[in-house]
Amino acid sequence: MLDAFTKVVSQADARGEFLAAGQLDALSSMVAESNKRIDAVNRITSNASTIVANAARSLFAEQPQLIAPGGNAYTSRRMAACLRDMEIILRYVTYATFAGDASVLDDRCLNGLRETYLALGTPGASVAAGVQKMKEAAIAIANDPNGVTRGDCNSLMSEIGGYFDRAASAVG
Ligand code: PEB
Repeated sequence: MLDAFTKVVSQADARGEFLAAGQLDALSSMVAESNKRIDAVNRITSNASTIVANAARSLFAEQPQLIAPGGNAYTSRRMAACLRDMEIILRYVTYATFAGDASVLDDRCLNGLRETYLALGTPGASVAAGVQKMKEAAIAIANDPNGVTRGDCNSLMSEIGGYFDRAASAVG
């Protein structure tokens, strides 16, 4: 598992080079903007169950076959597994956001997930649709200008969106 700092260190070390000025600048601005990152993580984290529940409701409204008899989220056991999976993915997205690097998401959540769903007979495309719904909800919450010092969060929001997209395309 890497973060934005150890990633740059490991890449420089692999080339046997000192850290480049541009890399130092990038990390320096990441530190300068770090309150935005931590606020975003805090907001997504404290609204995690709402984000998961609303995304799941909306997914089941669009794909009612999932909750019909024989569906992949039919019976409380499968429903619980589905909500749990969405929560796990959201949790790893918050870790990646905090670290400023996708490797924790890749290594500990997404690696092998497509194959797991194939083996289980769980439709990966439906999981991906659920992840996209969590993305919209999480960004709406993290990017809400009310209640925080206002600033430009566009690049942070697109970074966070990228982690959700990465999760969706890993399974979809
Ligand atoms: C991945 N999900 C399931 C299982 C595993 C994962 C390993 C099998 C074991 C179990 O049931 O607990 N676990 C999960 C994950 C990590 C992990 C992401 C990462 C670290 O360790 N069903 C649907 C929806 C979708 C869904 C499309 C969006 O209809 C998910 C939610 N996952 C789902 C379901 C099961 C499952 C298991 C229903 C149970 C499958 C079954 O037993 O039929």
